[in-house]
Amino acid sequence: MKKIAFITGATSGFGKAAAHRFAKEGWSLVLSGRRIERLLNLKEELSVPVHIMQLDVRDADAVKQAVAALPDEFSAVTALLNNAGLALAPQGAAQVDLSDWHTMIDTNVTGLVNVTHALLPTLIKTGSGASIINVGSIAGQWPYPGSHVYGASKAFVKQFSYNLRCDLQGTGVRVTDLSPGIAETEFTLVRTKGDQSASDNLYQGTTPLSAEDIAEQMFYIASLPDHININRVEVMPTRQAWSPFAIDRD
Ligand code: NDP
Ligand code: 8X3
Repeated sequence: MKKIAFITGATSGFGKAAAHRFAKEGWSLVLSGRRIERLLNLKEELSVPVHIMQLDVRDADAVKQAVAALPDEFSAVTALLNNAGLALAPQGAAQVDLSDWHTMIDTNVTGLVNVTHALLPTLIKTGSGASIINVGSIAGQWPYPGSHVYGASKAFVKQFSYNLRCDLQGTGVRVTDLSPGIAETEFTLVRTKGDQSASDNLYQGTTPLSAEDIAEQMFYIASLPDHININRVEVMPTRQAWSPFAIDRD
């Protein structure tokens, strides 16, 4: 049976790498993001059927309409990759613009539930073998300075994923919280609002995860036998680990 992956945030990083990975195995693709030129270019690069959608996941009506308007050929979605997301404001909580907190919540929480809600009927119809892969983060599990709302939004992704599993029991639809650690994408460029040297410095002299590493995990999770559900994957590069607790001293 033809398999279809619906990928949000396909214009960069994990989403773009996932488009290539799933295409390599012959999956048809629904690719979305706000940057239409990138989607058009990506479609050109891929040799499988691709439907592109210029879509801001924060806009619930637009998401609903885009899903309702999926061409027949792309409507029986097998795997939803809820990947679109971002971090902003790496400084401490007291220095952050409130609008940055709102943008993270609107994208990582509201956007993710908008897409999930719109696609649930389709995924349930697909049934056995269907998957929802929600991209969380180590920041949803472990606190660190400057993570504030970003980490909290990814903790939401984790708990929402577990809770969805309960409600989807009996449908055959699998749900996974895939939570990576440091990975070199445009993530830090976005987080620092375009500071290329901050991004280069973060990844310099170590071995972060690559977008392709995460795309491989996504493909593995979505292509497991139907009776296997990976609840949560937390993946760090070998060269990343935890630090000691911070102690305030006189
Ligand atoms: P990138 O910045 O490279 O890609 C982010 C993608 O999200 C882009 O395709 C962007 O598309 C899309 N996106 C952002 N906002 C919206 C929006 N409002 N509507 C639709 N699409 C949107 O980063 P990554 O690939 O690294 O990030 C992918 C996911 O992985 C995110 O959820 C991130 O939080 C998570 N993550 C990243 C880690 C890392 O270290 N890189 C580690 C752990 C998790 P466009 O701008 O065209 O709309
Ligand atoms: C991104 C990974 O370590 O910057 O989710 O929080 S980290």
